[in-house]
Parts: sequence; C-alpha cells; structure tokens
Amino acid sequence: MDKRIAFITGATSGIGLATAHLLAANNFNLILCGRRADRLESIKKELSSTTKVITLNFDVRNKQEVISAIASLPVEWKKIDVLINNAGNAHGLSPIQQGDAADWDAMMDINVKGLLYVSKEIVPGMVERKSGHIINIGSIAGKEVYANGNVYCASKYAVDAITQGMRIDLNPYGIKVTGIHPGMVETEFSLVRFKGDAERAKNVYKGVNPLKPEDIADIILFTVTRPAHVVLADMIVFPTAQASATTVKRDPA
Ligand code: NDP
Ligand code: 8X3
Repeated sequence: MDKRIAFITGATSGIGLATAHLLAANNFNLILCGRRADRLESIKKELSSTTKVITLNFDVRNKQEVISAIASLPVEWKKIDVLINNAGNAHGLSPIQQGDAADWDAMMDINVKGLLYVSKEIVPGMVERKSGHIINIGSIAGKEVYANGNVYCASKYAVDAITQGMRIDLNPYGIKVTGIHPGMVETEFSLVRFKGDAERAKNVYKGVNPLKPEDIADIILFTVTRPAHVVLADMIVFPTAQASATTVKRDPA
C-alpha cells in the first residue's frame, strides 16, 4: 500500500466522521473505529469507492476489546502512520456536589483511559519504525475550567498533559505529536452531554455560528500534510463568535 494509513477513533459521527471523509479523499487508507457497528458498516460502504477501509468495532473503555481489535488487523494494515485519538464525549453538566459517579467514570474511562489503551497498542510500532504522527483531540475544556465542567475539564486537562508527555517521550523517535483543542463544534456532542435532550443540545448553539466538524477535519488534514520537519504542536480552534470557554457572542433571536 503506498497510501498512508490513518487510524481514527470515534469515526461514527462528528469530528471523526468528517475526518474520515476528508482523509479518504486525500490519499489515506483508513481504519475506522467506534461502538455503533451499523454506522461503521455504512461509512465503510460509502468510502470504499474512494479508498481502502477497515472497520474495528470496540469500546475504548474495554482494554481487552482494544487489544483484540487492534491485534486482529491484517499485517499490511499494522503500519499505522497517523493515529487520531478522537473518541470522547462529555456526560452531564452539573456542579461537583451534584455530579453523577457514572458520568465521571464514563468521562475518565473514555476520554483518558481509552486514549491510553488505544495508544499503547499503536505507539510501540511507531517507535520501532521511528515514524508516525499522533493527533489527540483535547478541548478548550482542557485549557480552561468552566462552571459545571469539572470532571469533563479534568479529563481534557489529562488529554493535554498526556499529549505534552507523548511529545517529550517520543521526541527521540521522530514521532510527531499534535494536540487540537476545539471550542464549540456542532456534532452529537451536546446531545450526548444532555443524554438525548435535543432541545437543550440545540440551545448550546443558539445565536452562534459554531464550528462544523468539517472545520476540524480541514485542520487535521493540514496538520498531517506538513513536511517531515514540521509539526503543529498545539492548537486552540474557536468559531469566530467565541473568545474563551465562556465568552460567546450570540446574535439576538
Ligand atoms: P460526537 O458525539 O459526534 O462523536 C463522538 C465519537 O466518539 C463517536 O464516534 C462515538 O462513537 C465515539 N465514542 C464515544 N464513546 C466511545 C467509546 N466508549 N468507545 C468508542 N468510541 C466512543 O462528538 P464530537 O465529534 O464532537 O467529539 C469528538 C471529540 O471532540 C471528543 O473527544 C470531544 O470531547 C472533542 N471535542 C468536541 C467539541 C464539540 O464542541 N463538539 C469541542 C472540543 C472537543 P460510538 O458512539 O459509535 O462509539
Ligand atoms: C467541548 C467544548 O466548551 O463544551 O469540549 O467543553 S466545551
């Protein structure tokens, strides 16, 4: 295979899905991951006319599932050039004293430990080959704590710390490490955060022209197509209407 191979977690919606589409059209073969098998199948069907696609159906929280899924890759797919650690969500938005422990577990297990489990199976190959590019999707929530964000913010601060740590530890091997920290992106993110409450999710973006998942995909494509000696290390990306986690210019209805 002369195309590069990109491994994308959370490819069934939002940023991961938009990135899969853009990388498929730009000379990448794809390994697409997620829990929703039906979506993975239809995305594979759609993108297979453009590029080679393999899907892996696993929950990043489950260490054994992560290990088995990645071990099942055919040998010609094991040389992963680009790892995009994107799977993640917020679960709930409550003051700490009212937080739900199941939501806390989900955020720490998915956003932090899931990212580590996946990386553990892929990074040693990059080290051996002395090449590769890891892109971790953090958040503005990993740069600024906001009211009621507590544990989601903690999970994304952890992603930022792990990203910095990876960049330092993998420096001797010529592996690029990039952190991308978006502000408001309209995806299924708010629907998941508010447990399916579509009205509440819609209100998050009321009066704002938020980022689209395609905007982040564009930045990912730019990032992975820089010359060998260039790495975009860390980026905060806002819609123009946003200036900080909580400073958002909203147009009146
Ligand atoms: P979506 O909800 O649209 O996508 C989340 C993706 O993560 C889905 O593909 C989902 O797939 C996958 N995922 C969630 N839980 C698991 C799990 N346990 N195991 C495997 N995959 C899982 O949201 P976004 O596209 O917005 O989110 C992508 C990333 O961007 C996240 O890390 C999020 O924190 C981050 N982010 C989002 C922002 C936003 O405003 N939207 C802003 C800043 C950062 P499936 O359900 O099929 O498993
Ligand atoms: C998603 C952006 O501001 O809801 O990570 O935390 S925010």
